[in-house]
Amino acid sequence: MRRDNERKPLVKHIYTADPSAHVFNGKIYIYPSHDVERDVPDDDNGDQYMMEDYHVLSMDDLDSECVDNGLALHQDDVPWVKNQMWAPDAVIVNDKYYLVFPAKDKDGIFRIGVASSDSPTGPFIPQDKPIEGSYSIDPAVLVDDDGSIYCYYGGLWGGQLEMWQSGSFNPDEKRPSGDDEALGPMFARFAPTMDRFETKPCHVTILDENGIPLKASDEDRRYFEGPWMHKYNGKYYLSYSTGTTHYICYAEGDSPEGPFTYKGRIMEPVLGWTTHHSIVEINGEWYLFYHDCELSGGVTHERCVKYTKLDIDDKGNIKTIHPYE
Ligand code: FUB
Repeated sequence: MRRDNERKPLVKHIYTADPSAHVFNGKIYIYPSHDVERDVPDDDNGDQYMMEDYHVLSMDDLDSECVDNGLALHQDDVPWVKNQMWAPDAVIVNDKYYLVFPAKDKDGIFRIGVASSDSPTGPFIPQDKPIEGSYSIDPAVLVDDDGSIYCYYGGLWGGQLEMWQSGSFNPDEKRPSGDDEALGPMFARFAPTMDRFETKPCHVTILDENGIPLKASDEDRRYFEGPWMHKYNGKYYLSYSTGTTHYICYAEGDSPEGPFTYKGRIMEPVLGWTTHHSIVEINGEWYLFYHDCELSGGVTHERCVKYTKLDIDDKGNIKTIHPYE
């Protein structure tokens, strides 16, 4: 039986996307992108996604009203940001809440920034500079059982990940193609102060069933953007969007640093081009927070966040969701 608000827009007064959901002190908090209405054509660079700020959503439980807690952080308050505040995540470390977000710096290069607050809903005070050595988009943070704070990030095309293959930013860098090894997401560990990475960023490897890294041409399975990491029965589950083929897939590993082995599809395509999710345990059950473009009738950059329950079998396999069935 589905809940009344399952697979329905959680809020309708603003457009929201890329939901990173967490349970903090028994309450559900959702950290989404705040989409803006803009009459511009879509392009592969993502110029239609001109988000300027963040609002944090919250729910007392899965059946209650989803509340918009107002402005949590605006680009005008972040000294290094030019524009495009894309998909954020949040984490609690030593009783402080940190919003971890990507945005373009004054040179038009995506970096990852951090802002802090005593409240999960903000307002968040940004650090003066982006995290040194960070680049690209879609940060997702996992605090492992030993306290290590992992940040996974990276997105192809407009997310600029392929432009860093040489180690420095090159907008003309060739994209991996054909039999080239696909680019994984990146990972690095945050220092507990959340103001720097304490490890050098590395690529995550995703292997096929034969232990061979996925190829760039394998667009049904290779990583594109939107990483999420959760732990289930001692295993690490890396889930992500395949971008061009619009699936949410997952891969499993024994270490937060990989390698991960491709396991399957979590969700079939939603209405819209992008698909982006998070996975969270709520009262012993697992839920997928995701978005589609139902609220705007299909406008790619006017999205709405939703949730649905995950069905996981006793071997830990996640059953594929058909979002409109
Ligand atoms: O919301 C802007 C971008 O669209 C995100 O960073 C991607 O994951 C995609 O959802």
